[in-house]
Amino acid sequence: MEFEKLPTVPTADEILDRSFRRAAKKRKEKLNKDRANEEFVRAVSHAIHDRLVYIIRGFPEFEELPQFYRDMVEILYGLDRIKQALGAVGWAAKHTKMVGGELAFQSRKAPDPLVVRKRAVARLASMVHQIDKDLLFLNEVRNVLRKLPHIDDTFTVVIAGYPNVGKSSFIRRVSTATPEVASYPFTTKGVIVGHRTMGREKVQFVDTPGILDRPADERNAIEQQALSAVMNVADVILFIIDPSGHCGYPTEAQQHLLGELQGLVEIPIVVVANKSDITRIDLYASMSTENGEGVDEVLEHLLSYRPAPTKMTRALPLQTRTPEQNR
Ligand SMILES: Nc1nc2c(ncn2[C@@H]2O[C@H](COP(=O)(O)OP(=O)(O)O)[C@@H](O)[C@H]2O)c(=O)[nH]1
Ligand SMILES: [Mg+2]
Repeated sequence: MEFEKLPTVPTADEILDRSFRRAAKKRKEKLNKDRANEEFVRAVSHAIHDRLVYIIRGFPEFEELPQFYRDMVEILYGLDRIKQALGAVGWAAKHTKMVGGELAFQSRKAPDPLVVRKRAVARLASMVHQIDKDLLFLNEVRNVLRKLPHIDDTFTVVIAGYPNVGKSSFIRRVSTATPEVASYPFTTKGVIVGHRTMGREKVQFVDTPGILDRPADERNAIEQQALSAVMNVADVILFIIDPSGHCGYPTEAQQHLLGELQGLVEIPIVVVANKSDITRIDLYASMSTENGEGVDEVLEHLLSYRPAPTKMTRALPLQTRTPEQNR
């Protein structure tokens, strides 16, 4: 996702400092003293404008993002608020350029161009300061967006279960590339997202620490909403139970969470008991993400929920069969 490259959003002061420096540098190159002030004002306003436009361009078109991002952004900040902040930056960009042009022109004609220049610079600065809060807000958004796990709209297995049952271990074991470690903004626990490619097909595995690892009454409002964002991307859920007690939670508590989840979602839930190298229970299929036992079978079961491939043959002319062949 392009979020990783989303540049820091500078503060108003940083933008101004930079723009003045850029303009001052330009001024040194110019030998035409009569126009020095005019050129300076113009250069400052252009530098500010360019910087503000660069900030706006750094943000993606939210409508085009995968569902998961749109949901998360909506939950965490509200899309409207972000658009409003970007709109304010756009306003400042337009006006610094426009007003900058006028002021530059005035400072050419003024009897005392230095006074006009100082006034012009003050006005440009005040325009940028008007969007101070928007810039700070956008930078906060940026810092969170960059760390969000990359979750596409492809076939997705969401892994649920109490902490330490082996969710991350499962993802590591079935992923064909090194899983990505990211974070949800409301938990300090690392989120693991893994992918598995099979020819041209891709399957995505999504970890859920802080979302689907505790009973509902322990979830706060944001976690609750994040749960729906995760559910929006899930095609099937793998619920891992650790019957060994090794994870620190009794099996009954884990089954209780499972029951809750079953009442909550309509997507299929595949239940598997992990750590078969320590303990087994007959109730569920078992695997060990430690030694790999049973993992392939679980994976195969999960993949059976993939939508049937669209039949290309439909687009081709129907094969004509001879009566001979039909017999
Ligand atoms: N004995 C055993 N330990 C396991 C197995 N799977 C995971 N573990 C251990 O259980 C702990 C938690 O695993 P982790 O994958 O981080 O669990 P998560 O919190 O659900 O993501 C780690 O110390 C793992 O080494 C398993 O199949 N057998
Ligand atoms: Mg984990």
